[in-house]
Formats: sequence, structure tokens, C-alpha cells
Amino acid sequence: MNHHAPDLFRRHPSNPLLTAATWPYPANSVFNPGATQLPTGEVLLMVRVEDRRGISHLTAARSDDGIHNWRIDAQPTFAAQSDHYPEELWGVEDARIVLLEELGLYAMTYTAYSRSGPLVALAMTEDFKTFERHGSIMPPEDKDAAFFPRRFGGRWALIHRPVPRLTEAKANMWLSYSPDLTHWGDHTVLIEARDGAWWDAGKVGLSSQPIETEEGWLIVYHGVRHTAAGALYRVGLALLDLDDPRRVLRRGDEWVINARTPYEIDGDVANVVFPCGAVLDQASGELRLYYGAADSCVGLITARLSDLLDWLRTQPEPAAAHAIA
Ligand code: BMA
Repeated sequence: MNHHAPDLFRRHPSNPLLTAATWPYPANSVFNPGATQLPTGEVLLMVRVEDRRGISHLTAARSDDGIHNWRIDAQPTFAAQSDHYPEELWGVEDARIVLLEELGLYAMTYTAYSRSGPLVALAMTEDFKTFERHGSIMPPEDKDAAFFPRRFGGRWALIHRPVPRLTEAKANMWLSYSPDLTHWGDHTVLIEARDGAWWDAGKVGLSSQPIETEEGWLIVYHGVRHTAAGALYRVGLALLDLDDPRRVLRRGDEWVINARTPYEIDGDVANVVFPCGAVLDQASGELRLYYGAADSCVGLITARLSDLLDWLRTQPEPAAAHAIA
């Protein structure tokens, strides 16, 4: 069956699922949620909440079906602790959640907004009530980071997106390895921003956490195109080898999600769709992406995993990224 990239995903009719107007306490905007499915079957989101000062924190929202009746913590669940973690001076943003199977703990990577710029920070949790902070794991500027749920050859792997200082250098997605979640090395470029007029020429970064499929790790990433009217944030797909995630098996040419509904094209930052969390419903084979719309509210967009893999199979096998790019 032939699938067309823009028709692979469907927005949920209840969108937007979460807004600042229905939040239990005053907020400017609620967006860019990390997501996971708990052993109880509940869907848990760690929603980025920007307060009216402009500083963000993360708050847990839980729902039995991942769509209705969200139970939202009455206070910030995970707020900046800049006294002990100075890198959190201007808040914490954009969580990605991965259950590290071997440890039985969730790794929550997030952006800490430090005086030197955004960096990657890590906190571990069992229950999304208490957290053990590991502090910064990548220096600024770096964000859009998530783990894989298990080690490769004894090492944990992290996708992240450092921003080089040379203006002619690209903001690419990188892969780094660690034996202990603390010491990182073996940094390589994973997916490069493309050139010129491409939809993902401005920069690229991981969106939701990697999803394990029979054909490889499904990577949902955002691509930015700079235009005279501002940046367009759109979403594309790639597939990584299951045993060696440095190998990019496929990369979709076309974007698969763009901003098109009123709540995506109008908000604090127009024309942004920004997933940070995914849940795969094994029974139905439905992939659910939870995303920030226009940096203002939370939406849900779904696709059949088999359709995404069918489409990716028609896409090019990319040339290897430059070793250091
Ligand atoms: C990116 C991130 C996201 C944000 C997006 C659009 O750089 O900071 O948190 O949603 O810009 O403003």
C-alpha cells in the first residue's frame, strides 16, 4: 500500500488535550510533554509548564486511557532547584522519559536552562513523585536528549543535539555512550540537518524517545526551517539499527507532521509541533505522540506503526553522517 507522508498521522478529535486555561494552578502555557505508559496501563505525561515569569517547570498528568480525565498534580512536580543545581537557573524544560529496564528506573532527561545556555540534565525516578537528580550530563548548548532503554555492548547510549558555535556548522543529532550514566564519550554524529531549501535544513533534534520496533529503533525528530516569517517546526522519521543505533537504516525525505490546525498555527510561538513523548499501544499497534502545539498547549496525534514502517521502507538509505560534523 502506498502511504503519503502527510496522511500518516491523525489528530485526536479531543485536541487540544491540555491547556493553560484548564490547569489546576495559574500558568502561561502547558506544552512539550514527555510521555510513558506506567505498568498500571496509565499514561503519564511530564508536561512543561511555563509560568507567568517565563520560567518553566514540569508537572505530572495521568490518565487511564491517555486521552480523557487527566489527573494533574496540584503543584509543580519537578521544579528548578537552582540553589543546588545552578544550571537550572532559568527553569527546566522538555522532558523525555525512558524506562531503563535493567535498573527498573525511569530516566528523565530534560533541558536545564543555565546562565551559559540550555544543557542536558538527568533525573531518575520510580514513581514520578520523588526524583534523584544526577545534574548536568552534557554542557551547553545541548538539548533534545533521550536514552535507549538498554545498553549496547555494555554501554548506555544517549541521543542529544549540541549546537556548534561556528555559524556555518549545523545543529545535528549526536549519539554518545556511557558505562555508568555519568561519564560520556565516543561522540558521533547520528542525523545531520540537511542543506538549502530542505524542510530540516535549519536544525534537527530528537522529538520523542526512541521506539523499539521489529525493524529498528523508530526515531521521531523535529526539523526546523527558517523563513522570513519565522521558524517552521515540523516532524520527520528515521529508523536505526536495533543492535547498533549508530547505523541509520532509513530517513524519510518528507516531513510527516506540520502545523496546520488553529491551535498549532496560533499561540506563543506560531507554527510549532513539538512531540517529546510517545506511547506505543502494543495491542492495536497504534503509536501515540504527545506534542506541544505553538508552545501553548498539548495535543495528541496518532498513526499505525505498521504504516510508518511501510512508508520508511520506501525511503532512502542515507549516506553515513560525517564522523565529526
Ligand atoms: C525549541 C525548544 C522547544 C520549543 C521550540 C519552539 O528550540 O526550545 O522547547 O518548543 O524551540 O519555540
